[in-house]
Amino acid sequence: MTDTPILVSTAGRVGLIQLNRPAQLNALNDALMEALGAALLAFDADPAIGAIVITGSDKAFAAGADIAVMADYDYMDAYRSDFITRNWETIRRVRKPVLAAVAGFAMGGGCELALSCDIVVAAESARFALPEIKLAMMPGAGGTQRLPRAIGKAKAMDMCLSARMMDAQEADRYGLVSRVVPDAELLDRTLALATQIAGYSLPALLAIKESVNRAWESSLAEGILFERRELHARFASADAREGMHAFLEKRKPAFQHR
Ligand code: CO8
Repeated sequence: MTDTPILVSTAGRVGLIQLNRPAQLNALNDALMEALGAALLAFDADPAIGAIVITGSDKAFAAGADIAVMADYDYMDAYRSDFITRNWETIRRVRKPVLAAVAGFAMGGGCELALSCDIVVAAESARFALPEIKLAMMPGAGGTQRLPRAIGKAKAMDMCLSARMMDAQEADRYGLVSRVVPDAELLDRTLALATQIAGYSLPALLAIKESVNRAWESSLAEGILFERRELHARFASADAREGMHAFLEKRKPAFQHR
């Protein structure tokens, strides 16, 4: 048992959150989810931070919701405590880019946490599964909704109904992850990517993230309209003027994140 369910640090403009229940393979309990949510919101509000990385251990990103906690829940426990919604949805409120650096098991709620991130960098050892069916349970943090949108119905049904694990290469082929890297390079490569992203203009990053997320939740016509309005709003950005003039003047842009 560790006292600190997450470890929080910064590297330049990147906020790093490491899940820290190694003995339970980072099983997600209330203390961890509440600490994770608080850290995410704090980084989101911090003007010195431009991107956030969530990672786990070498063996597990997270092995899912904490089964030891849920095992004796009854319906009223889940309903009254607003289980899942209360503290699992905080990540959706984060406007800055969130990257997952995944090694080892990303199962159940751990897989759903990765699916909630904007970019997933997988180590070769990463294994993804929604194995709740083995417990006579079901995914409850968006897995049945985000997984088919990410990898299509055929693969999602297979994973949800059979509980099979998907390895990093297959996850890469089907769009569950963004990149696959060697295990030894996972954190460095993810931090480098996050640093690159955090160096861009923050308002542009926020607008792009919000616009891409619209693609999941609206018709094409509505999404295109939203994107067009966001594009027009870019012309109110000092950084956009700076970025385009710097290109024309063949120099590096100096973004003010405004
Ligand atoms: N919860 C609690 N403890 C866990 C969990 C978990 N999800 N996963 C692993 N642990 C613990 C084990 O009990 C074990 O503890 P101990 O050392 O005290 O015995 C320790 O972590 C190490 O685990 P293993 O010995 O099992 O390690 P292995 O390398 O042999 O296996 C696996 C690794 C394959 C990841 C295996 O641990 C496993 O299958 N874990 C469970 C995975 C799972 O079923 N996840 C889904 C959980 S349900 C969920 O996430 C969504 C819930 C939404 C429900 C909504 C309801 C309303």
